[in-house]
Amino acid sequence: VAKSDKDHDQSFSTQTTAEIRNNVPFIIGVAGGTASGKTTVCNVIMSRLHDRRVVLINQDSFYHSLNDEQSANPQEHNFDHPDAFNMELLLSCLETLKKGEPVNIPSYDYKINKNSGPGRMVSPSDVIILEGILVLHDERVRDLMNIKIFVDSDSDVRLGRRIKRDTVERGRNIQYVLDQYDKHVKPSFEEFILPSKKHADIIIPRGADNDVAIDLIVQHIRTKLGQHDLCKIYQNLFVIPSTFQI
Ligand code: UZR
Ligand code: MG
Repeated sequence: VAKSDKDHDQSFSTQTTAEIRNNVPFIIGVAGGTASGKTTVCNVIMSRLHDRRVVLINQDSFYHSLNDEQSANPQEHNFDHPDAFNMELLLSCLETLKKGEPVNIPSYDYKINKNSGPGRMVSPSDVIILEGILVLHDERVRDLMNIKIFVDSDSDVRLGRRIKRDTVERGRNIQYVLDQYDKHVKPSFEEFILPSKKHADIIIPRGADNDVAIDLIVQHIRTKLGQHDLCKIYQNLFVIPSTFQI
């Protein structure tokens, strides 16, 4: 006799609907200092996993909007401090994706230092890459990751890239960039970002220039994804016979 849906739900309260739907995403965290090459590393990993659905989520999307008083003096605001981010929202978005449900990722506008627009809907893809300076800082976020990566580039290289990026792409002057680096970026790197390196499973020296490390990481992710797929298949096998009662 087939059990009703209600009985079925009760007898499998420990198994989430997502697991039954075979829909649990594999989450990769990529942290590192500013301009260390995180985005480039993520793009290479994404292109190498081309046979999978891969979605990139940036921690920057979760910046708190500045209020009017803060907006008047954005150079006083520390965007490199963990409190600059809405970590509760980031955590709940990841938890929702892990449950196999779609979620709205907010969008952030660097020009006005505020949330802007409706955001974007992200579905629980096979692979989710979460990138950002402080994605390895919060233990609850770390616990949701299947692989934790830290991109480790020299500080002088990072500062050089940062100056170039902020002046060319973000229209800032060099003095502003250097002042912000001295006042906030460097101290927060030393206090919060660098210590989070110890939580990484893999550290990539020289960032995206390190082809060997990226090769090994992609191979490792493929192996882990294979195991992840097997787990999902076993979960499904476990569900099928249990939906019937003799
Ligand atoms: P990546 N950032 C801004 O410059 N403006 C903002 O509105 C929000 C963030 C910077 C932030 C941090 N620091 O160092 C950097 N400041 O973006 C992180 N100051 O981005 O990892 O791509 O370097
Ligand atoms: Mg980047």
